[in-house]
Amino acid sequence: MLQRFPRNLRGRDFAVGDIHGHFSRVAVALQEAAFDPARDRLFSVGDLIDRGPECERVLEWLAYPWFFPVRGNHEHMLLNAQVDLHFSNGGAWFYGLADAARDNIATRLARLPLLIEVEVPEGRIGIVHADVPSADWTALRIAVEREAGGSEELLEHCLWSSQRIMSGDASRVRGISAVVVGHTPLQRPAMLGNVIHIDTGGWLPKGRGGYFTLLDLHSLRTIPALAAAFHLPLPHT
Ligand SMILES: [Mn+2]
Repeated sequence: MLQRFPRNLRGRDFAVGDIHGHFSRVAVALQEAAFDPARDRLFSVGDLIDRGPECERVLEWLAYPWFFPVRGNHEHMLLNAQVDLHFSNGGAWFYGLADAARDNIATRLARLPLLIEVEVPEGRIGIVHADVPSADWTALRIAVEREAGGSEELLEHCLWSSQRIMSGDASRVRGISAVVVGHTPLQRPAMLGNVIHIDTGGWLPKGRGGYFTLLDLHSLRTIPALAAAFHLPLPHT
């Protein structure tokens, strides 16, 4: 349920927002960042599948040794057999596949952690799909580990909540340098407290203004760049 990564001493670390079956577009964004698969790592906030045209490529991407996603609410609907909900949220492609193909995908998705922690030069960055349900990352990690995934309420918040961004909650999450989330599409990336929202709707239909943002986890700079780069708030603020 928690996957930890040591520092990448050879290259860069990026995070990307919800992909939703648009792996080709992510590949273009990586090219523009001169991503080096031999040295760099790409973390993802999950929601790899549904809505887009390339959902079946999820297995190809999960086999890349440099690609590390957490579980999103879309992977969760699939794994939890929430068939009606999943079907009406872009999951129809999955139920048209042969049994063996469905089994392969479910088996692989079941291995995705709920939380990722990455060591970076400035500290440690947490990754979760939608939101952090507590003011303390350590408390979340302990709850998730103790309850083998946490309570339904906890999962629901981690995977579905837009509470923090919708209410403009800029309080800091203790016990972690920064937290990266997706799930709620924004016109540009935003940082509230030490929580960075990076889903800029790269998966949206063309003409809707979406694009993929890559967040460099070492510098907190984004590609494409923002007018003002993100800085971590001081620990006591
Ligand atoms: Mn989502």
